[in-house]
Amino acid sequence: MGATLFGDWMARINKNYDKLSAGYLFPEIAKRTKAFVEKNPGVEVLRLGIGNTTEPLTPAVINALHFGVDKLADVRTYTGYGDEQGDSRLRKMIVDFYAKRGVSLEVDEVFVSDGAKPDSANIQSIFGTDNIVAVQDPAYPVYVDTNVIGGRTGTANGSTYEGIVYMRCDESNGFFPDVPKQKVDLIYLCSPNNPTGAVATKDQLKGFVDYARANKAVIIFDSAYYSFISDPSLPRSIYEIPGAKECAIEINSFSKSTGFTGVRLGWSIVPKAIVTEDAPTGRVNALWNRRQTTMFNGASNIVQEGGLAALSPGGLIENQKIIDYYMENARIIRDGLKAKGFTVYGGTNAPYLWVKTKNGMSSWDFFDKILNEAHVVTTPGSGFGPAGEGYFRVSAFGHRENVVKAVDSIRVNLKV
Ligand code: PGU
Repeated sequence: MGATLFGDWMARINKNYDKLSAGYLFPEIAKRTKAFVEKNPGVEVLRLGIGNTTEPLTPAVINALHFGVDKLADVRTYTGYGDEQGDSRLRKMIVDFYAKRGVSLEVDEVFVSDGAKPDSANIQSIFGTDNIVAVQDPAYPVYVDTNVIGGRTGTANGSTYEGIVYMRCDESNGFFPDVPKQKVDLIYLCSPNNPTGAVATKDQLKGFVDYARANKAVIIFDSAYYSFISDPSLPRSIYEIPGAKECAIEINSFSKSTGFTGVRLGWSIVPKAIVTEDAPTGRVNALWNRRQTTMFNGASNIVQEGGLAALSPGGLIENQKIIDYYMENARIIRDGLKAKGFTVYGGTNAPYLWVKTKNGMSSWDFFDKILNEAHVVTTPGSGFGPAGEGYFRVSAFGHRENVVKAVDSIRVNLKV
């Protein structure tokens, strides 16, 4: 007699989750920080770990959010479900936003979302499980973890997964990789990069676009930090590279540019021109449309009003002040850490600083050391991949007074 009416059959979990070598990075940091706080009551902990915005939304955005709420109070302006792909006014505004950089897109290539994390996690689901995935190493952990869950890897082997191609980013290549020497199918690139703060040049991106077109590979380009690029020669979108529309999906976010980390809004561009081995033009765009219409019911109508304001000329000017504020934090952190003798990368066109630990200490040991001695939370570099070992990431998102306190505390209290 089996365990159920039908024998021994029972529901089974997705075993790919068992392959994940550890918990998701940021909850793990939060857990260690909580343990420290409990052991050290009264000690002020300064948080420069997770890249979480702290400054209030701008007046233009706040007004628009209020307007969005008020529309719901009146039967003449009330709206329920909207288009899964997003409010057509916002999609058009995103098209215009790209047009200002010389990139021409069609409205139905724009998909408004509730953020870049879900899109960068879900995009893999429209591609076959037999695709070979390449990631920058180190990288935002979502790219690897979701491909593990999606079944595109073998088991964990130390800090890497079988079947993933890790494109090492280190001092020797200026934290941007060469194109893979073998054939890969899905390539995740992030610029400005989380965690290294490196920004790809047009030539560097062109190398990947050429590779992808020659090999019918698809680039998944995460530009969640585009607004921190101040150098006009650096590309803010992969579509500034000729041919990119044939091979690249771009994922973007209002989180860091507008302070919407908690509000939630983003967008993805899935060009119709993308071709893969088995998909003619239009098919990849249609697949993402199918995925979204089936599994997503559109971003909040209130929040999309905020998005419209954020991309308006006035909204962009207001938001630039907040970006400048965080970038001044980055400067303060960089100068402070350099004065303490650290080797520091990033933080000029990106809100993250990528810093070498001292005395060859491991990333997690150094994380504990900074937390215990200076009471500053950072992010251990090894959490982003094997090439991150020996580094730690410092986020420039924070109130100025906390950032200054953190830098002072590292200067005074850290024994290095
Ligand atoms: N893409 C990259 C490269 C990111 O670094 C982050 C946030 C996101 C996407 C998420 O964008 P949303 O639009 O807000 O969904 N990275 C932060 C927060 C950690 C997390 O788990 O998202 C970080 O500290 O790395």
